Amino acid sequence: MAGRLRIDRRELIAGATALTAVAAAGAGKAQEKPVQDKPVIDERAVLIVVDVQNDFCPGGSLAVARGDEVVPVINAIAKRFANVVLTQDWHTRGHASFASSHPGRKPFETIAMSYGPQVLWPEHCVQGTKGAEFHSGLDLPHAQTIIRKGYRRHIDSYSGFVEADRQTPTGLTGYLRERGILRAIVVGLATDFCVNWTAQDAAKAGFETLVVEDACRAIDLNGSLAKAWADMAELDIQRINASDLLG
Ligand code: VGL
Ligand code: ZN
Repeated sequence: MAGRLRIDRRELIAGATALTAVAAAGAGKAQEKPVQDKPVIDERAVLIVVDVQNDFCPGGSLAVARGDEVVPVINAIAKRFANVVLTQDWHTRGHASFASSHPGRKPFETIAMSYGPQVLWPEHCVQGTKGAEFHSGLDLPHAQTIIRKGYRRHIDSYSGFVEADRQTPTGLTGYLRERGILRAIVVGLATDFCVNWTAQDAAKAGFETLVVEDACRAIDLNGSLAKAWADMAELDIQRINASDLLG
């Protein structure tokens, strides 16, 4: 415990020094982006691989354009991580997020649900189906946990942390905290929905949060991608590339 505390202090000091340097460099040129240190990937970091499932890849029922291209990138990044967890969209048949559950409604329309606006989707990631399985090219034998989400018929869950009612926890926050995780690196599908919500909730839970842009692909519905990046920036979520982790 004493050793861990010492590491904490060192990290704090390193962080404070970096902040001072950024403040000094930024004086008088507020527009300039601070040069960021290479993200620290150690035993306190977790890679969260979001929804890399057949239905979100080409040929799937809610295919994200070029969704399968994230697979080799994620495989390479994951080799650097001691801690890897996956999320898996895992809906009931007749799930409330499916357009087919709402007579007269079509996929990609938005309706009001008790917990707020809900985009209606084609049926996807139904429990036990091929579409709900992870992409067969994912090579993450060291992944430790799979968090399934969206398994309550009347509540969707884009986030791996908290369901769409914004109240029901999945348990991921407690799992990561209990394991001493401080930093979450988020990758997968789709950038503007499940990656975005998962990253935002990670940041809100107090984890230092980064999203690896080229290890994600987006749906981009009515400006959702630009809004997602803006909202993530607001929460100080860092937007990085795979080369920042691999180089
Ligand atoms: C997702 C829409 C519906 C996602 C999941 O993984 O981004 N998007 N369910
Ligand atoms: Zn879903």
